[in-house]
This record gives sequence, structure tokens and C-alpha cells, in this order.
Amino acid sequence: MKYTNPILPGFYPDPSVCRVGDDFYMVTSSFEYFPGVPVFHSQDLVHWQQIGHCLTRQSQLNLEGAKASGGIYAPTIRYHDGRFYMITTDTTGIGNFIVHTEDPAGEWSDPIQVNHGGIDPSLFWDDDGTCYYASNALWMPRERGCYVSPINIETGQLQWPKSKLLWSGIGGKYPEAPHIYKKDGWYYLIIAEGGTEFGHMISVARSRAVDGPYESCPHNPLLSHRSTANPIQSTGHGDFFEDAQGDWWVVFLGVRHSSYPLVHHMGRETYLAPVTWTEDGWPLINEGRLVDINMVVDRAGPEQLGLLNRDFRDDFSSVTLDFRWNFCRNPQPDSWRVGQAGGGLQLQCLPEDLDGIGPKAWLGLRQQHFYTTAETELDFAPSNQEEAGLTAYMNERYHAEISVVADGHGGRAICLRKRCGELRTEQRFDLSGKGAVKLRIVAEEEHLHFEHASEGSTFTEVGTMETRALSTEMAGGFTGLYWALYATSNGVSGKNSATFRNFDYQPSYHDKEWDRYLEPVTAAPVAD
Ligand code: 6LW
Repeated sequence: MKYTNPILPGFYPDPSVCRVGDDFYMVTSSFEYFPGVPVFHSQDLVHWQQIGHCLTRQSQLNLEGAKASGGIYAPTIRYHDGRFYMITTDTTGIGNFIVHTEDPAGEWSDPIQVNHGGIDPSLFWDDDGTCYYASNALWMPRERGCYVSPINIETGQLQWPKSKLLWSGIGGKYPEAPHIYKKDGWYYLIIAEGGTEFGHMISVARSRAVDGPYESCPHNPLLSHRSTANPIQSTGHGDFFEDAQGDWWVVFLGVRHSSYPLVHHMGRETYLAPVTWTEDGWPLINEGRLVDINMVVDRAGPEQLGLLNRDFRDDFSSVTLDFRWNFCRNPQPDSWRVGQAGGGLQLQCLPEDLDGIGPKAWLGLRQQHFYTTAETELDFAPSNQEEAGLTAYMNERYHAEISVVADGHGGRAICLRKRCGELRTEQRFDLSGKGAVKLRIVAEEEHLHFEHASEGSTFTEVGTMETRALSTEMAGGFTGLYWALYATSNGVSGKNSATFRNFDYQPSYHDKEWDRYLEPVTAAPVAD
């Protein structure tokens, strides 16, 4: 089997996988974006297709007032007795909760709250059918580490008066992300520690009883790329699973950097590596080696080296949105429309601007490739302070956009704005005519180029932005860069809508990011 990491490029952190027969299901964190917790399906672990989201209704996920990187943290997905369960934390709302379904591509239940603090909840069913809840307890006035208690899965009620501390790890900060598995009479507890930055790692302990005592593995940490020159950094927060052939795997998060000193702007991404077991029953990730961009694993499976090119074009003619689209917090229901005759996404100019956390007219998808373009064609006749355009958006304080605005003399102008913390610049450029305007962001590893074109003319670049200035290291938080279509009336009440006729996302085929790591001529998919 050959495949290229990350298996989910772009902002898809904290992955968790379960298997049902030959089908694998994966979920990742979603923070302040809506719908929450994307669900993916695969049969070969390399090609993943999004089949929906767990949290599609405001009654399941109310993100009103959620700060950037608030909302939904690390989810766990498990399957038991005909039902899928997803447990996660709404950090700005109801805390830890479970939803369930029999169809992971369909609707999930309303939340069942779990009265336990901390983040990174997980579920484990023992052979006698008892279900256990595990999570960390960072936010509780208790010893840092990972805790367990039996749980009534129907009610969310923990069955012990107090959850029990299982393990605090090997000394890294933030012992978190516990998952429990049972194999050959051992209970294995894997956790993440060291923090989600460069010190991140996965460590393991085991016990003959689910509630301990747990002994630390002699070759911990199981995985860490810290202080190495590997292009994948910050590896941690993993989940193990077994395939139908009895082989074990781990999915985990990591980041790819764009420049030195290391910064990253596409968020924490999802990686895959094989897990094997030593003779004395301890797991090894990738035989104890670092995990590579291009993986050759001695197991049956796809021979798929090279970037899975994810060209994506949407004319918004469908009445439902493609799963990759997200709103920033819950959308205001009447502020957006798709599926109209002739297509197009209509966004109403809402008063909230890109700097605010109120309801925005904003629809975005993740930047997943270093070298790629995002392009849209916009019909818009702004008045007063109305504005509509295309933004490269990390959060309210870190974003850069090209937009169409009113010029104050009955005409229109192009506006290029860069917001980087307390620094903010805005430039205006002439725009003639009243027709549709094309807006484009061309992304290279270290720069974004902002361009526009009137009907019938070629693109003109009006400025660039360093990707470093929008990186997580600058902007903070746990998310990654989105490219979003938006409309706003900038604080006053607006009357107009903007119509985006289409959106086009095109990673460059011979993507330079991959050329660095690929064996010769493997940028194209390897033929069977
Ligand atoms: C989280 C924690 C982590 O829940 O980051 O990297 C936090 N790991 O486990 C948010 O993703």
C-alpha cells in the first residue's frame, strides 16, 4: 500500500475513526464553524469522502457568541450494537455531550449532556457491555490527567460519584485526548501530551483492569516529531483502530509549515500511519519511525502516491450546499440563498463585518493546498458602506480580502483590506463598468495574491499578503485558513444582496509542495 499524507489536508484536527465491516468513518473538530463535526467515509483509508456532519441543527449546536476557536473541540466516533455515537465538547455551550444515529450520513440525535468537565471525551465498550467515558480534566480543580467512569449511554449519567484518574502521561503538559482499547487481555490507554504545538506527542500505558493501575510503555512517546526536520510537525492527538484484516492503524493530527522559523496557516491536518505490536505487547507507530508525507506500507491497499487533487467548482444551482461549505457560527436563515434558477449564491449585506462575532453573511471552505487558486464571479451593486467579496480568513482579527464597494460617486471600486491584529490597511482601486466582477486569490506557499477582472478583461493583481501574517502562530487558536464569500453593510443596515455566480477552487496539479517529497514522476496518480 502506498499513500500520501495528510489524508485530510487543511484544517481537520483531532481525528477519530471507527469501523463497521469494511467501512471506516472519521470525524474531526469544527470549533466555531457550522455545521459542526464533519463525517467522512472510506473503504481503503486513503480516499475519504465527506458524507455529512453530526451537528446540523442549532438545537444541537448554538454558536452564538462563541469566540474564535471556541465551540466544538475534539470528537470521538464509536459504533456499538447498531448505533454510531459521537461524543465531543461544546466549549462555549453545553460542555461534553453525546449524539447518536443509525445512519452516519443522516441526521444525528439531539445532544445528551454528560456532567463531567474537561475536554476530549471518548467512549469505550468493554466485553461485558459496560460503556466507559474517558476525558481529561483540565478545567476541573483536580489533578491533570485522564479520567474514567462507567456511563449510562442513554442518559449520559456517569455511574461513579467521581471519575477516577487513570494516568497523567510521561510529563508533557496537557495530558489529554484519552482513548481506551482492549487487546489480548490488556487495556491500552493512549493520550496526547506536550500541547498541540511543537512538543506534541502520543504516549501509551496499559493495565489488566480498565480502571488501572496503568504502567507507562518503556518506549514512550509512541509518536513525536519534535526537534526533527520532518516536514510534518506537531504530531499528536491520535486514535487507533483495527481493520477487517486485523491490522491496526492510527489517525492523528500534524501540521505542515510554510516558512522558517516555522509557521503554519492551513491548520492542523489529519495523518495516517500503521500500528504494529511488539512481542511483549506494546504498540509501535510506523515501526517506531517518524511518519512521512509519502508512505509505503507492507499491507494490501491502494497504490496512491501523490496529492489527491481536489478541484472543486460550485455554481450553487443545487438547493443543498456541498458538505465542504461552512458558515462562521450559525447562519441567519434568511441571509443566504442557493438553488435559484440560473444558480448563484445570494448573500444579504448584514451589518456584521468580518471583524465581528455576530451573525455574518459568510460562506467558506478550507484552504487545503499550499499552491491553489480560489475564484468567484460577483454581481453586486453596492450603496453606502456595502461590500461583498472573497476573504482569506483565519479569524475575526486575522484576515485579508478583495471586495467590491461603492466609490461614493455613484460608481464602484475594488477594495483590498488586510487585517492583522491591531494593524489594518485598506486600499481602493478603480473599477469601471457595472457588470460582473471576477475576484481571485492565488495562493503560493508564502504569499497570497489578490486579483480582479471585469467582464472580458484579464486579471489584474492589486496586492499580496504574506501567509505568515495569517498563520496560527500569529493569529492564535486551533483553526486554519478559510476562503470565504461574504457580504456586509459594515455596521449600518444594508438593503442589497450580492450574487456570487460561482466558486472555483483549483489546486495546481504539479503542486510544488508535493514535488519536494515525491519520488520521481509520482505527482500523477499511479496507474493500477
Ligand atoms: C484539543 C486537544 C488538542 O481538544 O487541541 O491537539 C484541542 N489537541 O486535544 C483543540 O483541538
